[in-house]
This record gives sequence, C-alpha cells and structure tokens, in this order.
Amino acid sequence: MMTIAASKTLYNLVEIDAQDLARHYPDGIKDICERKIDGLIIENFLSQEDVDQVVSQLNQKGPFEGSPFGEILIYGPALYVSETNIEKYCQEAIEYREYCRHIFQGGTDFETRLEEVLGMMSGGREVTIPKAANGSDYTPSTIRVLEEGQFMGWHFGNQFVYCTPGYKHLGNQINKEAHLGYNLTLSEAEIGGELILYDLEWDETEWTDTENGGRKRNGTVNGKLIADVMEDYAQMRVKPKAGSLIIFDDGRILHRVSTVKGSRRRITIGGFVAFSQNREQVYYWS
Ligand SMILES: O=C(O)CCC(=O)C(=O)O
Ligand SMILES: [Fe+2]
Repeated sequence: MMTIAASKTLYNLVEIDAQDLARHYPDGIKDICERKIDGLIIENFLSQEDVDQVVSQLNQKGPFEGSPFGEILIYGPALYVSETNIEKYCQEAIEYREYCRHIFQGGTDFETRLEEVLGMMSGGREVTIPKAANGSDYTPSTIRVLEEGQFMGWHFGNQFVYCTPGYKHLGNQINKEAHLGYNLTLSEAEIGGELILYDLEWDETEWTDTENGGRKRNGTVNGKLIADVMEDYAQMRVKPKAGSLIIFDDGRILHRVSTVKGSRRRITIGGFVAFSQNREQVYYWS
C-alpha cells in the first residue's frame, strides 16, 4: 500500500524517490525558492536499516533549555544563541560533526548523503557549509528529539534569518529571498508529531519587535497576534516516514510540529538550505 505523506493539497509537496530526483528536479532547490513547488518529500534518502542503526544509538534524555522550538532535546550547537560566543558554537559544531560521523558509521554517512542528494537538485551548483566569522564551519545539521507530550512551537524560518542576532553573519552570506528547511525523519511518532503547514505566509504578517531573537512570537496578522488566530487558517499535515527527507519553504510558510503521543520518540536530523548571495552556491547549515 502506498503511504500518503501529505493529507491535503494546500501546498504542493511532491513525493519522489531519491533515485528519480536528479531526472525530475535537477534544479529542485531553485524550484522551491521560486515557489514553482512548495517542497519535496524525498523517499529512500536512507534505508530503514541505516535509520534503525542510528536511532539505536540516540539514547540521551532531555530537556534542553531555551531551544527556539521549545524545551526539547537537541544534539548540536544552537546558532540563535551563538552571537556572544561564536568560538564556543564552532567548537561544538566540530564535536557534533564528529559525533554524527560516529553514529552513522557502518551505514551511509549523513553529511555525505545530504551533499549528494542536495547536489542532485542544485542545478549544478556546488553544495557547501558556510563559514562563520572566525573561518570555522557552521554546523551542517542538528538532531531534534521530541518525547511523548512534546511539540515544536509555531514559527517561520524567516524569524531566524531576519530577527535573530546570532544569524547576522550568516544572513549576509545567503540569498535572503528564500531559505528552505530540510529534515530527515529518523524515528516517526506513533501518533502526532506531524508537521503542520498553515495557509499563512510571512509576507502577510507584521513584526514590530525583533528583540529576543525573534522568539517572543509576537508577530501579527491584520493587527492580531498570530498565536491567537493561526488555527482559523487552513492547514496541511505532513508526516514523512523514517528514511524520508522533506525539504520545503520553511522560511515563508507558518508551521509547527504537533504534540507527540505514544511512547516512540520523534527524532529528526535537519537544518536549512539557501543559495549564496550571488546564487552560485548552495549553502546548508543549522
Ligand atoms: O521537525 C520538523 O518537521 C520541522 C522542523 C522545523 O520546522 C525547523 O527545523 O525549522
Ligand atoms: Fe521550521
């Protein structure tokens, strides 16, 4: 039986097998940035076997305080709080990448596979990790763990790029017109843990207070707090299965992750993708 990853067609999220990607979406990143489509759900990014092997090693328990998504466990450094200590951030990025290589060892290496798959849809552009002000790499990804009862709060990716001090340097390297979110599901929640996309876009909202890393969540739409009216907007729920990678217009589409129910944890590894300012390269970071 075919799994239906997208429950509604509010947005055009195209399901495709990784092996067909280069043929059908050789410039897929640009297609999403230009909104020819809203995103891709790439199946068989990793095999079930590879995924199981990684998940069995992710045993750490949260919570992690002050994440932009709520009090959830995150493996890897956090850019949104890094403004004051970029050296620490970069050192943590080095350690996290080492850890990642370690847990993916024996199967397909995540960073290698991500570069390969992004390269299939980069229109021939080089795919690289941008460098922080001190010349060190940003982290390519982070791992996010949601336990039963946890969720990720609503946001637009643009809040990070436009309203978060820690993103200032990065924001000057990327083409800010669009940036996408990518996420590989490692462990699917039994119930809940869905990515919910709302029929409400960044351009329709107003942001007056950019303090506190855009984390005050006080954006408005027609003068009303987004939090108060967002459920009045049409929504689309997506639940990519383990091994599938979703890449979508995280910057401009309002979204959140619904509460995880059942004992299985929701585990994803993800980050963001954008063109460099001159659009000659594809950057990815988290
Ligand atoms: O985990 C997800 O499905 C979405 C994560 C997300 O929205 C983000 O990383 O910005
Ligand atoms: Fe997001």
